Amino acid sequence: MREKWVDADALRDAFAGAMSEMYQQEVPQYGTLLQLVAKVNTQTLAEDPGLAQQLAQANELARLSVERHGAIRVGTAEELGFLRRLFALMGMFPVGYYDLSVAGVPVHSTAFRPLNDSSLQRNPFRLFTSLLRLELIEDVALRQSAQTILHQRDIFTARCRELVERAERDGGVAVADASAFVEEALQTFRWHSHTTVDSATYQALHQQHRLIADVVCFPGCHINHLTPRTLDIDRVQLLMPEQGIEPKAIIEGPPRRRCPILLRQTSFKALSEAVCFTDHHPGTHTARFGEIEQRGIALTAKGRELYDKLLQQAGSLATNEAHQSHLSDVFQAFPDTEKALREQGLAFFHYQLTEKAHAGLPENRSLEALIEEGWLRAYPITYEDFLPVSAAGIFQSNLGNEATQRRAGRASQAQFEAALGVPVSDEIALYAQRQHASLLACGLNKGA
Ligand code: OOG
Ligand code: NI
Repeated sequence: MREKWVDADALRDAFAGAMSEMYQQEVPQYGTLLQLVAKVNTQTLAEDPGLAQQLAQANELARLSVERHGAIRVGTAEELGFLRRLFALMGMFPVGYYDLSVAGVPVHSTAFRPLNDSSLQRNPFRLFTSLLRLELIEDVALRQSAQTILHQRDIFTARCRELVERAERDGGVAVADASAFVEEALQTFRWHSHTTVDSATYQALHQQHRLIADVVCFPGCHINHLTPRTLDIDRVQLLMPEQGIEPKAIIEGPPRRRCPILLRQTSFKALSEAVCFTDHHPGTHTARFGEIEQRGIALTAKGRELYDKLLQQAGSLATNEAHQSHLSDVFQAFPDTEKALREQGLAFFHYQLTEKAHAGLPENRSLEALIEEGWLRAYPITYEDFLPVSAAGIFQSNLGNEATQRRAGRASQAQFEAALGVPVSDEIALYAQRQHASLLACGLNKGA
């Protein structure tokens, strides 16, 4: 009976691969960026054997070449609710709540991603998923028109719905259905050059907010970027222009550090793509872009508070060079050794016994003493989530300044969760659980 169902991790891996293939066809610059990132990663590992060894020991080297995140935007609660069911079958669950209305973007979001160590090691594919907040459209007639348009579409194929329902009933996706499942799921995220609206409706929605037009006017929810993970984002940023790709001015997130924290990101501007409206007017739509990221260690609530404080204190400067050097100065206040991060409770680690500890650990030693004396190894737990300030910076570099002028709506996690059909998990609690489980597996019961 066991082999009758496909493993959710295998399904997610296949789906992530299929999405990447499709996006390379749709946006060739994404393929160029993948090659550049792969080249820089190979070089970085060759130049830094310590990093290569650490990633290998932490079981992170294998996932690096397949690691991506993507982003999608949906228009209705029903769409979000069905996506949640679809992704659950691929081992991806909603983590975190992001309110982007504070940045003038009329959406709120979560990230669908795998939760446990082994699933993350296999393929950590995550999708940042935003729900349009139609209530933030001030013009009542336009709001109703958007609602009507959205309720007329089905972003899922009939076969996709059928396969999801069957898999839920049976308790998994059957091996025989696996490739159809991936192929049907893929259809939802494909680009459509034909809109579902006439050019006047598109213009009216676009005028409210470019993102509203992006969500409302198409028959599907096209993937709007896929992001590979680099080990040296500063180098990729410098090399992008040589490949004919113009990055945004500033790398978002924390500065370069000896112990990378959270997430650094940069992107290139959205492409202008030809579309055809229902009244046969040709036009263009600008939504899809490219992005890269460098991931570091996950922070505790205390670490995150310090990060947010320093980021706000630093503000942002006009050129990347000036910005990064100023950020580095401000972030002097953020400890930059693994030992200090652990001792001050700023970041999460995965603990493992060394060979020396085979017969057991000595008693009455602090965690740091056990590490220093070689009984225990501690690996940084990679940050798997997103940063709303960075996301806002990327949204804005794509949307132009009109985005910043909108009035912010109030965050409504409860409303989002009602649409989703389940509560989102708290990302910090998940990291804390994984750290705690690793300590328990070492025979240690420390809060750390
Ligand atoms: C999502 C933007 C968020 C990131 O990397 O922070 C994101 C969107 O543009 O829909 O992908
Ligand atoms: Ni992104």
